[in-house]
Amino acid sequence: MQKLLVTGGAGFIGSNFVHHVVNTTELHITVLDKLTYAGNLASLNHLPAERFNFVHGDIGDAGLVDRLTASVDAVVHYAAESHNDNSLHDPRPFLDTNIIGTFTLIEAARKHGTRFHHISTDEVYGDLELDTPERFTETTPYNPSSPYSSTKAGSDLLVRAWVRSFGLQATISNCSNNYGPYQHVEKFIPRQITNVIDGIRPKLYGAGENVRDWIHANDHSSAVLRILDKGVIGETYLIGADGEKNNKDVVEQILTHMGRPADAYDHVTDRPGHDLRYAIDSGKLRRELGWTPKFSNFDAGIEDTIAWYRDNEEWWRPQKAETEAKYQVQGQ
Ligand code: NAD
Ligand code: TDX
Repeated sequence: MQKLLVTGGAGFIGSNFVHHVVNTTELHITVLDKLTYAGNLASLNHLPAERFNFVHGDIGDAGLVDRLTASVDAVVHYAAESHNDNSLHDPRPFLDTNIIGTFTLIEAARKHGTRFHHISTDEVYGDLELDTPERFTETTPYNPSSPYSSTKAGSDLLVRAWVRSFGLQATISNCSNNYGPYQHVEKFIPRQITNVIDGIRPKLYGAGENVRDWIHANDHSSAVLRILDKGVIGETYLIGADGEKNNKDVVEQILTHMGRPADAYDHVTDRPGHDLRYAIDSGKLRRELGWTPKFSNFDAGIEDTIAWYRDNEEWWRPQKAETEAKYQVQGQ
């Protein structure tokens, strides 16, 4: 394998993967990204020109996708509309990109016999009760709650059907909540860090008891590369780092690290249909492909992430006011 096409490579996790691949392999990467509000070319700075090129375009553009897919050995598909709150207010782009965009890519991969890796989320499994030992596994039934997660579930099912019916050379991974540098300020952790920097009190949806299973984006990238290298065609792998925390604890941790009283936050309107708890059992990936997370100290990861947002205000500042204005309209 020599050449990769990475869709959504200007987004949070896709750009992390691009840097990881450039730093740890000899592979050449072409990024295809539409540069929606969530894409940022500055996340791809300092990449060597001989290892990387950028194509501005839509994964739903069949002609473009066909040409690009024909010229690579594998496609790693990150591009998506990714924010649950947006999907509740304007679902249409989620269907266009997550469903039709994925369909367009797998049709091209099938035509050219190209290896395909589909990036997905643990949200396709719905949610779990609080305070139970239960975790999602590769055999948990699909039960998505939001427009976002239902379109991700739909895209996973398309990939599975293309494997079975057409012999698509594909693997799928479903990962838990990522955090780290370069995450859009609409998402929970960067929103609260940048709020505190701006002197705004963090905003917790509802009681703040909802649990997310946090993984550093660097660990997500190493897991995806391992699956691309050693994963068995047709298989699904869950990616997680045993990082369960409730939202209230995370906000308190951020406030404490930033020198504010731990209770200096506000409760705001809850998200409709808000999933209660996510938790991943990543045993299959660890046992069968020998992967282990290396950034599982959440407290150290949060400290580094806070430092990054303090040091890189020029990266996030252009999005901040517009993002908060949108939340304000929603009472959040
Ligand atoms: P993001 O919103 O930060 O980035 C998405 C990227 O896709 C952006 O660069 C955007 O410009 C691009 N894009 C959107 N529509 C496009 C289109 N039609 N054509 C081409 N490019 C398009 O998202 P993220 O958080 O980096 O998530 C990346 C992937 O990982 C998604 O598939 C998401 O479902 C999945 N995922 C995310 C998380 C998480 O915690 N963020 C967890 C598990 C899985
Ligand atoms: O201001 C906030 N206050 C708050 O309490 C925001 C933005 C969020 N929340 C809560 C909602 C969730 O319980 O924090 C938790 C995390 O919220 P998000 O960052 O919006 O993430 P989530 O909805 O869990 O989905 C994320 O993880 C799975 C990604 O956005 C998805 O793309 C991924 O599939």
